[in-house]
Amino acid sequence: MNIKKHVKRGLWNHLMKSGVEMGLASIIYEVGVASKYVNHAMRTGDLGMAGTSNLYGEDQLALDVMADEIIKDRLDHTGRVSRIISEEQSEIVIFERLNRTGGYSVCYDPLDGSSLVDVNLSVGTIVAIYAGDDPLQSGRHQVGAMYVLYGPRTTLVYGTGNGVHEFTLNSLGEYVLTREYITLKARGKIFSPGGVRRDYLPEHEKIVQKLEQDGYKLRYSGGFVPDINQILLKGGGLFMYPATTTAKHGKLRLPFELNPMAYLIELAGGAASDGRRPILDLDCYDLDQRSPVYIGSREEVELATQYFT
Ligand code: AFP
Repeated sequence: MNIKKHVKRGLWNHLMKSGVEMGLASIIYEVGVASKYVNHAMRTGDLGMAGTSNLYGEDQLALDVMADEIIKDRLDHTGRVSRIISEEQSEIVIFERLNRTGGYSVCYDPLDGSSLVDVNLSVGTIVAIYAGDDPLQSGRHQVGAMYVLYGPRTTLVYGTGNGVHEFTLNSLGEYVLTREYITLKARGKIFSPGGVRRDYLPEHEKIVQKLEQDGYKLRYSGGFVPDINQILLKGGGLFMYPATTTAKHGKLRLPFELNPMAYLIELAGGAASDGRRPILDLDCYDLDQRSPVYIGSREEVELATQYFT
């Protein structure tokens, strides 16, 4: 094995060669470190549920709670993060050591789709990164975003404005570069409808019918990260989670699901809309803010928005 090659293709080396600012690079790298612990817990089965105790009598945490603790600890460890929003926390967390120059704020979902772990389906960690002390900003202000996909392989995808790049966790516990400058074509062949069909509003029903008539194949796992990753790596397609008669703002959360994925998909040449406006242009004012979403190849997103004008 060519060790030099592996070192060259490692995550930290890529971040440095790409000129990513040291604080931002350390956030991406430390989330990668945290993901290795999450990956291990998920695959060794010592995930347990809250309330059970492990060999030493310590209360075992549910995997998503544990993932949140590990990521929060690693972000604090960087010394460059002043505030975080987590799907597992009910309010903005302020790190004590506030005398941090050039700090960042981070919004993350530590384990999106965690209910899928018990049925052995893929889940993921999603992260949005902002400069400064305010994690509740429009997605357009992000300076970076990333996700980790815990699937048959564990992969990490990041972007900071200069391309979208994928790394794969190898047997040595290193993230090595496996795809660089990933791009979406103008249109794809797959779609994810989201929601429950009987609850669809007329516009969304028409979009789904149009895609089916045009021969698009339905691909929907119930996990946002694997479903988006499939569209990204297959080079196109459309993921949707619509407003419905029972949820007028849809289901997915803007701060730590939609904004980071919209950032990455736009960076890869795709688009993301709430049906009328780009996701990244939406004001983000609440931790639990939700929005309908149409995200993927430009032509499919454009097609969807035509039904809302
Ligand atoms: P959970 O984190 O509650 O499992 O929800 C996952 C998710 O937010 C996102 O990952 C999926 O795309 C979406 O929900 C699936 O929602 P439905 O189960 O309503 O299809």
